[in-house]
Amino acid sequence: MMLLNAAAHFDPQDYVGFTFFTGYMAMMAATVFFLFERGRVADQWKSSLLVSGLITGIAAVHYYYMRDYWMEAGESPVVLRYIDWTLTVPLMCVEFYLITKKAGAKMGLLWKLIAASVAMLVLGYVGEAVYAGEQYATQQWVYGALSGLAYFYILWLVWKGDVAQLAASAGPSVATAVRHLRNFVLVGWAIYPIGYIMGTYGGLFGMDFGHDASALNLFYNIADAINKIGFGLVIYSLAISDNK
Ligand SMILES: *C/C=C(C)/C=C/C=C(C)/C=C/C1=C(C)CCCC1(C)C
Repeated sequence: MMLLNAAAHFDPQDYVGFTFFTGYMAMMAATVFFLFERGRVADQWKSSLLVSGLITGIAAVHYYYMRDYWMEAGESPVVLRYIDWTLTVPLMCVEFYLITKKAGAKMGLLWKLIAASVAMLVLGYVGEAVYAGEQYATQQWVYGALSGLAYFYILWLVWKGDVAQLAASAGPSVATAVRHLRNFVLVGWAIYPIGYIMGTYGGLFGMDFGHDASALNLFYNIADAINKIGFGLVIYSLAISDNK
């Protein structure tokens, strides 16, 4: 497999390849934006903007390689995908911690969020990569469902648990930001399990969507752009509106 020359094989019909390519550009541009704007916001928000830039920056580098992998091999870049997520999703948890810290967020909360997100991703990886192939449909469902439990725990933490309670006492601008961020976790993050189901044998509720790599990667790519750039923009507007 010859990497680094994938753009030479860019098939105009390859709409998934198109989302890998534009995903890469969008992540790169967002990174430049967050890191430059970091210089303009009040000191208390600088680490949050740095983390936003790290999230999109780490994703940009992964998209650079995933795009090549997809175009050359025509397969899911599943290992790269999960390395990206295992770095960036815990950093999204760090964002929740940083903005609720002034209201008293403890390290324990950060570890709960990180542990749940790593569990969610490791279980998803087992279902998607270790048990690849039609003969493992059952395992794919079981590990997907277990991963879903960790996802529900994160949802509970940010909607009802510690994060929600801290946000309520953190002042109006942090409360608004947490409201937006947890909507991303509810709606934007839900796109991933849908993509996983599309890629799983048996499809969604018995409907078979072809369990192909295209649907799965299309859903993951769109979700990544919405969630990673969207999270950063929520943090950015919090920092700008609170810049006194
Ligand atoms: C930037 C990347 C993000 C925000 C990735 C989020 C990924 C998920 C919320 C994945 C969730 C999954 C399930 C809830 C069940 C099936 C397996 C996964 C890993 C796709």
